[in-house]
Amino acid sequence: MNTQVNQTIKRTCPTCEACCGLLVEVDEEAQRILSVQGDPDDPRSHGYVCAKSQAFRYIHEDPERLRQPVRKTGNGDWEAISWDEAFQTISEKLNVIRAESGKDAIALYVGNPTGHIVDCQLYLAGLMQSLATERFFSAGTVDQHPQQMGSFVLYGEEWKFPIPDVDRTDYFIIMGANPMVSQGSLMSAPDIERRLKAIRERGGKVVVIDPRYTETSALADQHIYIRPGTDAFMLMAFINEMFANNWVTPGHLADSIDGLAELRAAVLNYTADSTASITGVEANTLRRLVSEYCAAPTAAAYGRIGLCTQEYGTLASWLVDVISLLAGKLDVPGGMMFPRPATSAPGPGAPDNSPHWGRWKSRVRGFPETCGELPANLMAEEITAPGDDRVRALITICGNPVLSVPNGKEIREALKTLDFMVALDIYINETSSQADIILPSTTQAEQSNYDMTFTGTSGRNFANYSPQMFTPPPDMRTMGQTLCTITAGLNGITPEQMDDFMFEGTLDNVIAQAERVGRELNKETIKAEYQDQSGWERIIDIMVRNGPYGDAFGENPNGLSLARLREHGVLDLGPMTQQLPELLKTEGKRIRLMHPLITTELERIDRDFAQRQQQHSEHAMLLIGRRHIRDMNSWLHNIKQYVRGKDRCTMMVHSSDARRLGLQDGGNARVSSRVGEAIVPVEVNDGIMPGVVSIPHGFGHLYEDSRQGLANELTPGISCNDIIDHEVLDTASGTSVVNGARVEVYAA
Ligand SMILES: Nc1nc2c(c(=O)[nH]1)N[C@H]1C(S)=C(S)[C@@H](COP(=O)(O)OP(=O)(O)OC[C@H]3O[C@@H](n4cnc5c(=O)[nH]c(N)nc54)[C@H](O)[C@@H]3O)O[C@H]1N2
Ligand SMILES: Nc1nc2c(c(=O)[nH]1)N[C@H]1C(S)=C(S)[C@@H](COP(=O)(O)OP(=O)(O)OC[C@H]3O[C@@H](n4cnc5c(=O)[nH]c(N)nc54)[C@H](O)[C@@H]3O)O[C@H]1N2
Ligand code: SF4
Ligand SMILES: [Mo]
Repeated sequence: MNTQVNQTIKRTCPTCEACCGLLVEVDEEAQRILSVQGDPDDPRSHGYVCAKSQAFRYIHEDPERLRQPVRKTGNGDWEAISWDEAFQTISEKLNVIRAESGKDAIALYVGNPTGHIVDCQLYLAGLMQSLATERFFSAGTVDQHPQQMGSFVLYGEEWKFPIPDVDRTDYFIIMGANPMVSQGSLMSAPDIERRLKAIRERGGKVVVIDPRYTETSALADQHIYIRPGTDAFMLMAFINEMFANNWVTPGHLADSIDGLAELRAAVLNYTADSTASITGVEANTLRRLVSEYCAAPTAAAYGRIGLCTQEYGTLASWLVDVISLLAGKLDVPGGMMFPRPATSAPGPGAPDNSPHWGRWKSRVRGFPETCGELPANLMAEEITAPGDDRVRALITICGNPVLSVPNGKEIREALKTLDFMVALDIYINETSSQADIILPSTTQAEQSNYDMTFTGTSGRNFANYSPQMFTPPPDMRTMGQTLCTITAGLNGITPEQMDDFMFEGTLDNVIAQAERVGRELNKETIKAEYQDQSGWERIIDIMVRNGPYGDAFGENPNGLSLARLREHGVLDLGPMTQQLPELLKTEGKRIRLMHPLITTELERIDRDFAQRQQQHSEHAMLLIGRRHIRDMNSWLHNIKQYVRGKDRCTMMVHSSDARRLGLQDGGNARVSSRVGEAIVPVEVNDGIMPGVVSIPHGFGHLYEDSRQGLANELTPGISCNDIIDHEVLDTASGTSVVNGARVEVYAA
């Protein structure tokens, strides 16, 4: 790397899914970032950035960030150790535990930032394959897992999400998402404010459906209040209205769908009138919504966190997609469409008929795995319940489940009972403090990157490359290098051999994909081309070169490669295009509506519909979450610039409830549930629906063994997950119910 003093480097912001383009001015000699600004030439963000554009710089500079591996000493303190010693200990411990208690005695928890670090993602796949543990947990089951299940059921591919074509839509329904704050999720679209305003400027309409009038509602034409956790009832009625009015017109997918008549029968009892008292959405409001949506030339119906992390997460997420499908608004411009990432296969993949749930079960309550995961909510009991098959060792990777997962307090206690825990994290926080060894990593400034995940969630296809800005200290490692070394240790091979193995595995896959589109690749020739290289870049390069825009290893000389991306930084690859039914991976390329996973959920909601009663206690409230522009889950709270000012960890409540419960704005409330209680400051706000309270997650920096002094001092807050019941799950996906959680609220 040849940066000179005060050089300006183009890179992508690594902090959220929007992936805005940045211009970073660096003093290479002093290894300092001088300024971070939006890149006006970025084809997606055009210079836009939010306050968190500085986050990777502040993290890089944070004196409390770990800069070497540490080991817990007998008295609970930490001592620095060498990487060699750390890896040796990890390898010994894991191998002994595996030999004594079997592969499932080692569990994994993978957190959210993983998605922003490409080498972490790639080499994590190697570790997972080697461990082959059934105890795989991730932040996904507090997040998008219901959408994964829905995508698997409908399209045969769990990571294939329909994304709103915001820039071409005339009618945009946003349910359970607040993109003005989150900056878009499973909808990578920098500067969403401009994009939402543009819909209205071209005569379109934006409708937000949410229990809280949000920052996004403020930009919309219409806000519809909905009682938390009841979206599935409304969406069933939505579909019923469509059938009743003969508005079911699936367009180019009409011949690909099975089970329409059965679906029609399943929604028959759910009408705009019969569901109104449950959802709080008036019958006429719903009827108007359905007719406007169906009549709009193009329309996108989109749901996110508020729709996933609720009682009917899978059903609600599936229903949103089914509405698009039935209306002929799936896979068409202006509707919900599928991106085509540069790393994807050049043609249709092989059908995937393997069952994606129930292949194994959780040990304690027999909860079935879903898409290879067990619910993060059940992590504590999998560790603590006695038995030879209990989890004895845990590896956490960029995750903070003690704050992110319901009943986090219990998880923390469970971690203390492990025989061995290693955390791959840059801080000593609520979770990593329980580890025996913590392995830090290079910061985003010290590593190159390619946004593999978010090129798959962007409303416009793109590919990017972010260069390394500083040479990391000689004894620092990337996440990928660390994971590769741990995996090598489990297999008794060298990290170099493991790296080659990962490359060859991808190459075999690439060759098989190429064969399916009639292209023959020579393994040895390609291997020879990369023989002097190592690490993630050669892996992504062969995927990109083989992918839909690739140079096909020379066959298409103007095509894409990592070398070209290094020159350009980011390249626009055009709008999303129609891909179905060709790219369906379901059996016979059929979209089967009445999938067993769904019929079970339909039976569940029918039972609930027949029996549903209102809550009785006057203190009973439904808890929902919210995000703030300066937070990123739990991990930006040690940055002074982001935590200054008013306390954000408050409980929002409607003034009518506040009066009834004797709560004062600025006073305290006691919020309790079956699993815990907390005292939290009250914020009276009439934007929230009566009967609902909102507390953000990611706070609760109260533990003395954390080393995040600023978070602890300036913004401790409480963890709302300490009062969210981990036993309540979306049954089809094992996802947490952090929205619409039942709590009781009292004045304190
Ligand atoms: N009540 C409630 N709970 C929720 C949610 C909610 O809406 N409400 N949202 C859920 C969602 S959507 C998510 S994604 C999860 C997030 O759940 P997690 O991923 O478990 O939690 P984070 O707070 O994102 O923790 C990220 C961790 O990664 C570390 N880290 C950050 N950058 C790096 C890096 O470059 N290298 C390494 N090695 N470590 C790094 C941080 O120090 C931190 O420990 O929380 C979920 N929990
Ligand atoms: N600033 C910031 N940005 C972030 C994050 C962050 O922590 N801070 N986290 C990132 C992550 S990991 C993710 S996954 C994304 C999430 O991105 P979004 O899904 O946009 O996240 P939220 O802001 O939590 O929006 C959820 C909305 O659902 C509403 N809601 C709650 N319950 C219900 C319900 O039952 N029905 C309906 N219809 N709505 C409901 C809430 O009131 C809230 O407005 O954000 C990402 N971006
Ligand atoms: S919106 Fe997201 S990607 Fe863009 S600057 Fe803010 S944190 Fe970075
Ligand atoms: Mo998330």
